[in-house]
Formats: sequence, structure tokens, C-alpha cells
Amino acid sequence: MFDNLSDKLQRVFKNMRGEGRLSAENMDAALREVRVALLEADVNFKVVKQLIESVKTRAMGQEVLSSLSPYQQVIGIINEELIKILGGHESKLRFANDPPSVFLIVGLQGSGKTTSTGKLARWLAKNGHRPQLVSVDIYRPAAREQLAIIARDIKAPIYTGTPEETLPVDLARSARREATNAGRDVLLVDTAGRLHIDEALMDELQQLKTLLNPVEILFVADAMTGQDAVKSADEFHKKLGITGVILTKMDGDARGGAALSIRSVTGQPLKFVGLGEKPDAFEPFHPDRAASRILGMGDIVSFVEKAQEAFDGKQQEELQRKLMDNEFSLEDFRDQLKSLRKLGSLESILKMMPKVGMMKELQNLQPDEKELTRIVAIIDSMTPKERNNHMIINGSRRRRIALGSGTSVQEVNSLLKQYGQARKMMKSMSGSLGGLSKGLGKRLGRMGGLGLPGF
Ligand SMILES: Nc1nc2c(ncn2[C@@H]2O[C@H](COP(=O)(O)OP(=O)(O)O)[C@@H](O)[C@H]2O)c(=O)[nH]1
Ligand SMILES: [Mg+2]
Repeated sequence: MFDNLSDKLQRVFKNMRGEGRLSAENMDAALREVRVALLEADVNFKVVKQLIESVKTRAMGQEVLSSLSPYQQVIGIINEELIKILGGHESKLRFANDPPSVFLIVGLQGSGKTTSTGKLARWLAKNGHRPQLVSVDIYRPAAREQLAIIARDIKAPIYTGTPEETLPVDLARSARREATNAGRDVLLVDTAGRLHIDEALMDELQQLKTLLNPVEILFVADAMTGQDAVKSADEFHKKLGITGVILTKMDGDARGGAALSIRSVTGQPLKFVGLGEKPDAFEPFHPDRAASRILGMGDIVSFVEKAQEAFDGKQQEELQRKLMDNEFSLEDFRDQLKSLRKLGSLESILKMMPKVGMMKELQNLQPDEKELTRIVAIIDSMTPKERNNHMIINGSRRRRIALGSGTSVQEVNSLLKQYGQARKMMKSMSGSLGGLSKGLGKRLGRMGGLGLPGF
């Protein structure tokens, strides 16, 4: 998410830092580059103009130019302005007083409606709700089957209809009845899409809206289509009235322009982003975290939340304690690496870490999947005593371990070195890779929140 834009902006800031004193001239030049970077990322030109103007007005103030750390302040201002155009704060879903709350999922064909309906159902269930699904896409038989398969996969109930129910409103009406009877609190309605906005589609959606009185009409847009996504969101909003946007395919090489423009152009918030095809590749959208990510400050809070899902609470506490007491053993290291795999590929994890500063240290620690298997094999070949006290692993033990795990002494050495680094780093982060406590997430969040390491 936002990788290209983030890389470009960091280059601008790096140059800015090289300038020594910050003057009106070099700030002007830097902001010009920021402007180009945003435009190249396909951000709506009006949004760019507005952002640059606010930054300029604020940054040109006496205060910044005479301050001791002007770069930090300028980036701070850009950060705040980015957060503003991204919507300020997280925009939560609304729920009806009288359940089931109906969410209408709308958008063009192929934008990711059906996939996102499943993801949202999974997310809702994980957050204490009882969602019910229905697809009213009567045009392609496979469309309803697609949602049925997803529903089975995520274990959410789906209303599949009777042969007599041939109209979207009929299906929707019965689905709502079923949801009410089963005590479900949210009904997610996956609708049909078209390649382009047309009258027939809008009429159909309008009918569903009138019948169901949805609390949320979520427009699903494909981030890869850039400003086209923004344009169609705007059209849907003018015709139907949307309440929020789900931006999909943010894992692809989308340049970020849609995410940065949609709020300002439509006035409606970005509520969720899709980050892959799998049901769990889905997150609520947080403007502050996204801004941090864009400015290369990482998204440590999302990382910690993800990690919290993968590690259970007890395991975390125990780990925290071990880190504090300097008891983090090779065995724990192995278990951590195994748990980390549950979080997704190491690359995707590292992407969430702040690039400035921490990244360099982490790069040495970035084993590929094969290396992970090798590390686990090496640790498995150690005696429990060795695993609990790496200090006793001398030359002859290293040779034995290498032989036992089918590796070389160099590989054993390099693992021990990595372990040493991990231990040191975890201790200094008081456990971000492992301990992962909420408090820590906040602390690091604040750290990213502008005490930029390296600036
Ligand atoms: N990489 C990626 N693919 C996605 C994402 N969301 C949906 N897709 C894919 O986009 C294609 C169209 O999705 P679908 O839900 O059928 O779109 P619909 O026509 O709007 O219902 C499918 O191949 C999905 O797997 C996402 O966030 N990331
Ligand atoms: Mg569909």
C-alpha cells in the first residue's frame, strides 16, 4: 500500500535534509517535488493543490523557518494535512437501532463486491456481530454461487433463495426475514454490477434502497483504476447516496491516488481497504496510519494488531516477561518465527515496519521461507540445554548441530548471530516482534508520530 509514493516522498525529504538550513526557496522546491510525487501517484489535482497550499501556508510561517528542526516540522505539517484529506479519523460502520442493520454493497463489475462482502462478514463476526449474507446478483448464475462458496469458507449463513424468487427485491426481502428470525444483527447484500453505470442498474439499486432502508451503502472500488474509481464513486454517490467506500486491490501496484482523493471528491469516507484475495486481507482504514505509511513511518500499529490476532494473550504475556528477564531462548525464537509465518509472508510484515531506521536492522533478519525451515531444523538439532542457554554452544557443539540438521557450521553461526540481534532488538523495542503489547504499539505509534528516527 502506497509504496511508490512513499519511496518518492522519502527521497524528497532526504534531499531536503541535505540542504542544511531550510529557506523559503528550498522549501518551495521541496514542495514542488512533493506535488509532482502526488500527481504521479494519480492523486486528484484539486486535492494536490489544496494540500500543497495548506502546507505552504503553514510551513512558511516564521515559526518553522526559525525552528531548530524545520524538517521534522514540515513533515509534521504534511502528515497532519494528509490525515485531514484522508478523512481525519477512522470512520466506523453505522448500525441500525432496530436489527438487522442492512448494508448494501454496490459498485461496478469486477471491483471486488462479492469478495469484500465475504471479507466484511468475516470481519464483523470477529468483532462480535452475527452477519447474514445474501447475493441479489441474478444476472450471472455463478455470481450467487461465488458468494455461497465464500460463505461456506468463512462459516457465515447465507440466504440462497427459492426458484420462484427471481427478482433482487424478492431475494432481499426473504433474506431480511431470515436474518430477523435467526437473530442476525447485520444483513450484507451483495448486488450486481455493470461495466458502466447505467439507468437499469441504478433503478435496481434504488428499489433495494427503498425496500431495505440500509444504514450503510458501501461503494466498492478497485484502487488499480485510480481516478476512474473516484469518478464512479462520485457518480454513485450523486445518484444513490453512498455512506462509505471500500477500496480493493490496495495490495497491487495501485499508486494510491484513489485512496487519497476519494474522501475529498465525494465527501464520503474510506471505511475499509482490501489487501488481497483471501478473506482476511481486509482492514478498517485509519487515516493516521495511512499517512504514516505514506511518509515512510511504517504502520506499526496495524502490525501489532495483526500480530495480536496471531499470538494468544497468554503466550504474549509470557514472552513479555521473558524479554524483560532476558530469558528469551532459542526455543522461543523458533516458536516466534513459526508464529510469524501465521502473519503472512515476512515481506508483508516488514512492509508494515517503519522504513526509516528500523528497516536497516531488520533486513539482516529477513529470512526467506526456505531459510526459516533451515533455522527451525538447526534449533531442533540442539539439546534443550543449548536452546535455553546459547552461551554454551561452543565450536564442537556447533559442528554437531550442523551435522544433525544437515547444515553447515557457517549456517549455525549465522543463526546464532541473528538470534542475538533479534534478542537485542526485541529487548530494545520491549518486544515488538514478540511481546506485542498494546501499550507498546501506542508507544511506537507515537514514536512514528514524528520523532522520526533519522531526522
Ligand atoms: N489482489 C486483490 N484481488 C482482489 C481484491 N478484492 C477482490 N479481488 C479480486 O478481484 C476479482 C473480482 O472480485 P469480485 O468480488 O468477484 O468482484 P465483483 O464483480 O465486484 O463481485 C476477483 O478475482 C477477486 O479475487 C483485493 O483486495 N486484492
Ligand atoms: Mg460479484
